[in-house]
This record gives sequence, structure tokens and C-alpha cells, in this order.
Amino acid sequence: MEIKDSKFVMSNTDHRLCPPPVLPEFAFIGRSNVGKSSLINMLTQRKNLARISVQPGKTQLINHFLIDDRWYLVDLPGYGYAKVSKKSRAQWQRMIDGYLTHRINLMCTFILVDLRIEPQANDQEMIDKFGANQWPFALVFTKADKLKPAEVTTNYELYRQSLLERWEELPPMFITSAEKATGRDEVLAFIDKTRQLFDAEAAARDFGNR
Ligand SMILES: Nc1nc2c(ncn2[C@@H]2O[C@H](COP(=O)(O)OP(=O)(O)OP(=O)(O)O)[C@@H](O)[C@H]2O)c(=O)[nH]1
Ligand SMILES: [Mg+2]
Repeated sequence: MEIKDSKFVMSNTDHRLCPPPVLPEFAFIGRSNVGKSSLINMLTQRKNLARISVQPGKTQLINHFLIDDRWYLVDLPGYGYAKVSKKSRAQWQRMIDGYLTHRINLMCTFILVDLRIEPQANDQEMIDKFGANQWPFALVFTKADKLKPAEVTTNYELYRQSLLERWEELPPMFITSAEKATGRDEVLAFIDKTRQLFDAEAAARDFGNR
């Protein structure tokens, strides 16, 4: 799949104000600075579609991007940034929980983890939350360009093992680099395949209403 057109639609703090849930949607979540916004720019081949910063905590809102007038990419604010007040953390939790629980057109959430570092407690909590709620998710390892190929393999394997200690089934997993566009085709192919499940459901509903 290729992306021809991408545009920013709106930013929100509340899932109820997000665009009508009539198109399939894919969200990106992960620790601050892991590379969510960079990945969205890499996938859409746009330099500044989603805002990037060397400072963690750049993305503060739920940001919708409309792709080819057919589906949405959603950039979510990161977690785990130490310099965040208790109040903001609670606000983040409310906003994210509301979005993840109620967004009915959310086909899959990509949980991003930094391939350079060992599994972090807050990432594992996020993965466990998706598992416990049976929310569809995929894992995206970021910043692969910052590692040697052998380290990529070793760290990926360590992560896989740590997941298998807690889960019987593994989610889809992608190794990526926003810098080198690694994993772009794989992620887009996965989105394309998953997106069609939404179309099928909509078609089935229409059929039922006839
Ligand atoms: N080398 C390299 N740097 C990356 C990659 N992805 C992101 N970065 C850098 O990591 C930093 C953070 O990237 P962002 O895309 O803003 O991260 P984010 O997850 O959206 O961060 P928040 O919005 O703060 O939650 C920036 O300096 C990026 O240039 C990558 O694949 N390779
Ligand atoms: Mg961001």
C-alpha cells in the first residue's frame, strides 16, 4: 500500500470530540520520546506532519490525521516522562483510557518500544493492559538504526522471550527506523490488511439493514 495524501484533522483531549468513528483508525502509543510522531512522518513520507522534538512530552493531545480520505492515523501523547506533575499524569490516564475504551473504530494500536533498551516496567504495564482488555495491538520497535544488526537481533530476541514469559501468544511485531524507513512496507501492509476488516464489518452491517 502507498499513501498518497495525508492531512492533519484535529487535536482533542476527549474521545467524544474526535472525528465521527466511521473510518478505520490506527493509533500510536508509547513512552515519551520513543518516536511515535517520527514514525507517523516516516509512514506518510511527510517531514512535519506530526510534530517532533528532542524534548520528551511534545505530543500532548489526541491528534487525528486523515490518510487518503479512507482511514486515520492517531498520534497519542507519551507516558513515562519523569518531569510530569501528578495532575497531568492523571489527566493523561483519563484521556487515554477514555480513548482506548470507547473508540469503536480503533482497529489496532501500535505500542512503540525503544529497541535499544531492555523491557521497561511501564511498557510492560501497557502491553498487559491491552492483553487483559483484549484490545488489538501490535508492537513496534523503534530506532533500529541506532543499533548494529547483530544487536537488533539480540534485543528483539530478548524482548520476545520476556513476552513469552507472560503471554502464550505473541502480537504482530515490527522492527523500524524512522531515520532509514526500515519496516515501512511491513507496517503499511499490516494496516492495509487490518483496515479491510473494518470495511468488511461495515459492509456486513449495511447488508443486514437492507
Ligand atoms: N535515530 C533515530 N532517531 C529517532 C527515530 N525515531 C525518533 N527519533 C528521534 O527521537 C526523538 C523523539 O521523537 P518523537 O517522534 O518526537 O517521539 P514521540 O514518541 O512522538 O515523543 P512525545 O511526543 O514526546 O511523546 C526525536 O529527536 C527524533 O528525531 C529513529 O527511528 N531513529
Ligand atoms: Mg510525539
